[in-house]
Amino acid sequence: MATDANCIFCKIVAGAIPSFKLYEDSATFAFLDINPGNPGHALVIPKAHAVNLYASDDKDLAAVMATVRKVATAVEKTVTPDGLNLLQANGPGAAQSVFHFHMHILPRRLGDELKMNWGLKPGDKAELAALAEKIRANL
Ligand code: DGP
Repeated sequence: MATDANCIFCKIVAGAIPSFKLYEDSATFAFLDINPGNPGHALVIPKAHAVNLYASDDKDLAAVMATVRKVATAVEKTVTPDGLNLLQANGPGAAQSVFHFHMHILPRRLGDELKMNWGLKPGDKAELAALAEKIRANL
């Protein structure tokens, strides 16, 4: 499987750095975004390293979307948002900051005024841990 020793998401998949893991299977890994735009903001990645959509394998993309549906359903059940966006960035002009393909699962609230560039404000670790446990229970 393709991996990049300098990639932070490859390190998360390998367990070399911690994450608030929600789900994994043979091809995909899901965890909470450490800089959440809203509570329940999650990321789904292929385990195999690919820098963006263009470099991704069709089978991995299909597996990622199946995991996105599974995790988004649990996030929706857990935080009962008013809506939920799926987002994915390719290249710095699209505000991609981690160069390992990932889908954002982003719960939304009416009037939250969240913009596409929601900034990188670190989430509270205890809140992230508690929320990850609740979402896992809803998977
Ligand atoms: P993007 O801008 O689309 O490339 O989003 C990358 C996201 O990854 C961003 O919202 C912050 C998140 N992120 C960056 N580093 C880490 C990390 O070490 N752990 C976790 N859980 N999320 C991270």
